[in-house]
Amino acid sequence: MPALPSKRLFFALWPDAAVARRLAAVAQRAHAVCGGRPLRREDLHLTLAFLGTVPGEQLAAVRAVAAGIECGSFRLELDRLACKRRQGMVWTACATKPAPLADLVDALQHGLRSIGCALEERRFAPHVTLLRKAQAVAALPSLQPVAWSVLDFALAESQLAASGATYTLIERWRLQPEPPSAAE
Ligand code: 2AM
Repeated sequence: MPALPSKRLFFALWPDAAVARRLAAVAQRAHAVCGGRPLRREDLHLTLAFLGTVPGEQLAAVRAVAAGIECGSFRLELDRLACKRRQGMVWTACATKPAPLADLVDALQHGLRSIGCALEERRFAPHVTLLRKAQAVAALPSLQPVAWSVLDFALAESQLAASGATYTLIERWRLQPEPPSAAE
């Protein structure tokens, strides 16, 4: 039987259309000041775990890890704009990392390592990349914070091309509903 094709995979939070529109507007404002290449609206995401190239035969096990996650939904406030001058990368991030986001990443990392995925050891720094190859990152525009109600997470494939990576969503999994707050 022919081998299943390998794929370059990552888990991410993928915004709904309204949040993606707001993030794209931030990217456009940053682009006007910093130049570079804004990510396409449909490509904007927050990576949870980058798996690298995964043999096709392992995809079912990766999906099973995701299906077994029992983490709750949460609210994310993207309220920081930052850059890496040397790479010309501009991104938005949250000043406070919500505990349910850290729990989700821990659960994914634990599950993925248990099936033999070699994940990077570097600390998880949640961010949404907005611009690549920006030339003038010295003065970033002010940021209108973007609130994001995170209800699910996704597995995506990254395909590398000369014009930049393109992403394809493979599957989404719902997070458990947030318990009603004490005030309600
Ligand atoms: P970045 O936006 O900060 O580059 C797909 O490549 C996604 O996985 C991107 O969001 C990218 O983050 C992230 N990622 C994390 N580690 C990566 C790695 N070693 N190589 C490529 N992308 C990585």
